Parts: sequence; C-alpha cells; structure tokens
Amino acid sequence: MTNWKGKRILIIGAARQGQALARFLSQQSAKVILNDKRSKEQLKGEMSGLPKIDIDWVLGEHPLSLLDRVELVCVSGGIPLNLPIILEAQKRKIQISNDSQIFMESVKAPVIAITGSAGKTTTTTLVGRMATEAAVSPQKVWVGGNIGVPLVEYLDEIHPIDIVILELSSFQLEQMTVSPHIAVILNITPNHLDRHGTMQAYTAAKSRILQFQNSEDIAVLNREDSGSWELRNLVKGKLVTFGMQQPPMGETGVFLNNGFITLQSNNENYPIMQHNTIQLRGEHNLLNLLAACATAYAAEFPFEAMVKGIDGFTGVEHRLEFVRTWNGVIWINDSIATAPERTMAALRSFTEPLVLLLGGRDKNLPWDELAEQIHTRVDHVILFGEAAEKIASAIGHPHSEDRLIDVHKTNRFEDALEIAARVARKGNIVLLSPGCTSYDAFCDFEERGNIFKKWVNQQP
Ligand code: UMA
Repeated sequence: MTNWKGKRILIIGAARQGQALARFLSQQSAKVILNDKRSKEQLKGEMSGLPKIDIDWVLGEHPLSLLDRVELVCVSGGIPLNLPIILEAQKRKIQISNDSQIFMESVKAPVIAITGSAGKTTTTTLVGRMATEAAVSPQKVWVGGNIGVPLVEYLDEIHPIDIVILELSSFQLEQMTVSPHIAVILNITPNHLDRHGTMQAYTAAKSRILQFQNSEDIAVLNREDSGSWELRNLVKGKLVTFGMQQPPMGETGVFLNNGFITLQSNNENYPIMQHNTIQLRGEHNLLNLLAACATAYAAEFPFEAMVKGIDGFTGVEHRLEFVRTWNGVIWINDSIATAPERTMAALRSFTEPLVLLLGGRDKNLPWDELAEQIHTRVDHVILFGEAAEKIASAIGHPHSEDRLIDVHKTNRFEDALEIAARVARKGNIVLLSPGCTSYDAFCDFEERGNIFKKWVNQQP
C-alpha cells in the first residue's frame, strides 16, 4: 500500500516507531488512530511532542473495536504479536505492517540493510561513517531503523541518488516483503526467543532480509557464523563474505591477513588498513569492522572512505562505553547487551579482573554458557531485577578452582551499583552488561545506561 489518502490506519505503540509513522501517515492524509496501553498521563510527553496533527489517540488498552473499518494495522517492535488485537486483526484478514515495511515499499534510494543478533548498531554506524566519506554532494546519507531513528518520516526528503543505511531487527523483518539492494546478516545466535518462540522462527524472520532480493542485488554474509552462512542458499545475486580467515580462492570477501584488514577479489589481495591502529576494542568488533568493509565494498565505496570511516571511531553509546575511572576502578556501560550472547562478547573484550552487573528481564534465553564463562572469567557477579533468581541458579556457587569469588543478589539497580562499588578493587573493571532487557524497571536500555552513567559520575 503506498496511497494513503483517506485510508483508516491503526498504529499500535506510541513510542519512537509509532510516532514517526503517525507523523508520516497523517501528512499523507491518512486517518490515523494511535493506540497505546499506557495512559494519557504516562504519555503526556509523547502527546505534546507531536504537532497538532489530526490523530485519534486511544490510550490505556487495546480494544478490539478499534479494528472496525480499519484497512491497515501497523505494529511497533515492542508490541507482542500474540496480543489479542493483533490475533483478531489476522482473523479479520486486515493487513499488518510496520514502519520499516512502509519505508522499504516507498523509498526511492537504494538501501543497505544490516541485521544480526549482535553487532548491528556498531556495524550500521561504521557503514554510515564510511558512506558519509564516500558521498558526493548533493548526495545525502541517511542512517536509521532499529538504531533509534525510524526513517519513515523522512521519506519525502530522500532522493534516488542518496544512500540509505538501515539497521533492521528480527521484529521489523518478521513481516517484511521487500528486501534491500544490499542485505547484510552479521550472525544469528539465540536472541528474542520469548518473542519468536524457536530458533527456526527467529532465523526465518532474519532471512526475510534476503528472501525478496533479485539477481541484481548483493548479500553480505559471515563465513564463520553458521546461522548467517546457512542462509547462503537463499542468495540470488552477488555474494560478498567476511570472516577472520581467508575466503576460498575465487570468492570475494574481507578477512584479516598479517594484521591487515584485506579484501580478496578476483583472486587478488588488497590491504585496506592495519588492524592495530584501530581504536575500537574487542574481537567481536573486529568482525564488525570486517563486515562494515565487506558492505562498503559491495556498495562500491573507495578504500579511502572505509579507512576514514573507521579512523577515530571509538564505539557507540551504551555499548562497551567507557564512563569513568573512579578510585582506580574503570566503569563500563554496555547496557545495550540484552542477551547472554552479548554479555559473553563483552567479557571477551577485557583482560582485567571483572565485576559484572547482570540482570533485568529474561528473554527466555539459555544462560548455561555464560554461567560457565563467569566461573573462569569474572571475580564478582552482582545480579539484579526480575531475572536475578534464574541467573543465580544457572551460575550456582563458586567452585574451589574458580576465578569467581562471590555472587550477590538484589532487586534494585541502585543497590547493585552500590555493591559493585564496595567489592571492586583498584585495577578492576565494573561492567554493566546485563544480558537481559530493561523492561522490568526502565523504559529501555538507554534509560538504564543513562541512570548507570549518572550514578557513576555523581560519586565523589
Ligand atoms: N506497548 C503497548 N502494548 C503492549 C506493549 C507495548 O501499547 O502490549 C507500547 C508501550 O507502552 C510503548 C510502545 O508500545 O509506548 C513501545 O514500543 P517499542 O518498544 O517498539 O518502542 P520504540 O521506541 O518504537 O522502539 C522501537 C524499537 N523497539 C523494539 O524493537 C522493542 C527500538 O529498538 C528502535 O530503536 C526504535 O523503535 C526505532 O526504530 C530497540 C530494541 O530493543 C533498540 N530493539 C531490539 C533489539 O535491538 O534487539 C529488537
């Protein structure tokens, strides 16, 4: 659907995606109903943030009667698809969509879209920086999607010569029927199983990024991640790969060669830049860099743009973000780590003794592997929030041969921070890498990360 005039559209979820979509659709003269379970009082800020456009607000519940005479239902990422109103919409055969789908259907510029269980935001940011270096005026670069900026409301400003870089989550891909010109799958490991139910359903959602491509399009896959690599059979156009090891002869890909990020193309090796000059920390970030270079190559950005894009990049807010050194202890904010897999990647980024802050709302994910690593890698664990009990039983007690000294448990986040400050010794790192979502106590991971930073910076 691309002609919105006079169409009656229900948007469920009035946060970032819902508001952006409401602005766009009402500008297109659609009749918009914006519905959220939060009350008018709770949504005061959001309501005043929207200009005086003609939107019907329905708040506090999701009544099924909202579906009467509606032609399209748009859902935000945070709306569970098993909500009675969504199930009823499916029953009534009302079309269901979301902001990314509407954006992809209408955008006039070629899109580079990036998905994966981990590393999406860093890779998307890096590709955005490289694109900015490669862009030639009046060409503009647009970076958005799951990264925090829904681009749908900028549709009218995006020209065919522009470059669009989208981070797409499995939630956004779940209903997708359009694929981007360049589709990147960084990795697929257990995540969001509370929403998707099985790994198969989660992988199926992610694979939609490739499914609607044609022979003119390009896929960028991780040779060393089975989840990403198993989808190579779906590739219809050109394939560019990335990984630490050299790709087989005849294949095109990026890898690490004697300390250089290197492109192999037409059986020739082209060094792009020396790895040890890069400021971004962690092995998983090296893979993000390789992925970003492979994507930039697929988009025909020159090497110089790749190097300039990487140069000086130290990371993304709330992702292994340095906050402060206080009494000889380094405090790191990795609030964006909402799955145990992400916490494991964070653990691999440090060699110093660690005090780990873990907890929040569990996504029904396996904790065993992280629990095992905690015994050998972490000195003190402080558990907080709803999932504290579940994680505590996965970790169990410290063993005699362990690095792990003790496990603390508390409900309140602030109490967890106080315990961390008490147990941390000079030379330690206090790492907030919670492995859970924040929804039991905060509105999102950004609020949790900001409260963490504020608390740390307020200490004498
Ligand atoms: N709500 C209801 N009924 C419900 C549940 C929620 O009305 O039963 C309402 C809430 O009251 C709230 C709104 O729905 O007002 C929340 O919607 P949302 O969580 O989708 O919030 P947005 O601000 O629109 O955030 C979404 C993405 N959120 C999710 O996918 C969960 C953000 O991704 C994204 O940055 C933003 O759009 C802009 O595109 C966040 C995320 O955690 C970062 N993504 C997951 C991930 O990266 O792993 C997928």
